[in-house]
Amino acid sequence: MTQTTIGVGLVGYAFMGRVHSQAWRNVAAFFDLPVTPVMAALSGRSLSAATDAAARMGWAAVETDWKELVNRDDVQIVDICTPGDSHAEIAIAALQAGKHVICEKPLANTVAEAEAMVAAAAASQGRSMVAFNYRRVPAVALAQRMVAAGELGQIRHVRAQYLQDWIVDPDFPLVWRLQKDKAGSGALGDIGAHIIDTAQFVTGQTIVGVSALTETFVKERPLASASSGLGGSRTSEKGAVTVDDAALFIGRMSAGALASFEATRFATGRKNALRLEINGSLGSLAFDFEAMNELWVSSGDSGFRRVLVTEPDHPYVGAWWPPGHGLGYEHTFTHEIKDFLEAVGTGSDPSPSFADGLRVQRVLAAVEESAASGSYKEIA
Ligand code: SOE
Repeated sequence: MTQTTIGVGLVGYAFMGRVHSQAWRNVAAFFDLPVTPVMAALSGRSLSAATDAAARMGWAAVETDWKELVNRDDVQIVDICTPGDSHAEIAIAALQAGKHVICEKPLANTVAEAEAMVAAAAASQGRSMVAFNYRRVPAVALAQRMVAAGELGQIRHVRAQYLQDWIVDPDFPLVWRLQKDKAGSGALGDIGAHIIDTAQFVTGQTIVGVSALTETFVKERPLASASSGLGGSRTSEKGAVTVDDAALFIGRMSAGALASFEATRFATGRKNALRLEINGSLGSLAFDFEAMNELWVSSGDSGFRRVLVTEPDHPYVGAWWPPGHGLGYEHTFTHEIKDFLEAVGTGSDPSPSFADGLRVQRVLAAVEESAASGSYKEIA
């Protein structure tokens, strides 16, 4: 039974804001927590749209200026679900106000911003976390557990892909995710960041150097008149796409594994295929988010067999449904919020930290530099 409450303020209420909201709303109903979240306030620039979103999603109050939200006495946690161009400013202000911060990925749009966020986190009483939700897929957490226990032996290969197809149509509008000043980069930062984090998390190794190619297949698109989630409506005017549509890179991992990564929004027919295969000296693992309740395991002398990751002793699963009933995308966010609240409530540092987010940011920057120069880029 939880006794204390903690106020939460959400900045941004589009796709990520909605999925975080359902996590804040449900987490205490399914997990025993040291603190119970109270959905104190949401901020958004349009009063009417923010009021409507708050009413639908269960937020008690509305602010039209995130600075007001950050300074509210009833807000102790600030949840940042805005495009990357505002992450650093909001997170640093919240940390300076002594608030705990959970920030959507990628941590920032540049390495310099991410470094400033890490410095602000180190100087603050507040705890901070970057929201790489795929770590909290039960099958991915199980994979990490198996690698850490040595079940795969020495890791030789990491094969990671994040495949989507939502901008294959050249008339799909120029939404913020396709603008460098808002998003930092394209498929690279948006979904490549996830596979970088997931690969590093599961293997326990960091990426120490990369050789990369990036491409923007559709260089001009109709301007967006409105956008929401991954959709949008277009005008008759066109503008330049300023980010990559796809990024491919190979890399070396810190304990000697060779890795390959592919992040693209042009994989026609693939909707949200975050895939990871790891080959070790004793066995292999394979995962595909489009079948997120399954992990494929090979013990070396056999081919792959399917493990249905829905047993109560699998990570996070015991809080939910009976075996075989399965979880979805939204549960990964509930798990992330649960882990964040446990850390905040017990006075420990949540993971992945802003420093982990900075590490991913350095890999993203190295990929861009390698693609531009055509040479292998080491990561300090
Ligand atoms: C769009 O590519 C997107 O919504 C990402 O921004 C999310 O991080 C990912 O979980 C799903 O796809």
